[in-house]
Amino acid sequence: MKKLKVDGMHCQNCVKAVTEAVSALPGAKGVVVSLEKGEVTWEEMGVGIEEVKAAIEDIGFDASEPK
Ligand code: 9UX
Repeated sequence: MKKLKVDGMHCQNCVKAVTEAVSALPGAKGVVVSLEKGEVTWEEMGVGIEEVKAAIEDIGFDASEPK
C-alpha cells in the first residue's frame, strides 16, 4: 500500500474530487481517500508517486509524502 498525505480537504466533495483525480491515473487500483486521516492510499498505480502528487496538486490540494 502506498500513501500520500493530502492537506486542504474539508468535506466529502473534496474526497470525491481527490478520489476521481487519483483513480483516473493509468493503472490505478484500490484508491481510498480518507477525510479524517487526510490521506490517500492505493494498492496499485501505473505511474510514479510524483505523478500522483501532481494530479492532486492540479486540482488544488497539497500532497506530500508522509514522514
Ligand atoms: Mo467542500 Mo472541498 O465545500 O475543496 S469541496 S471543502
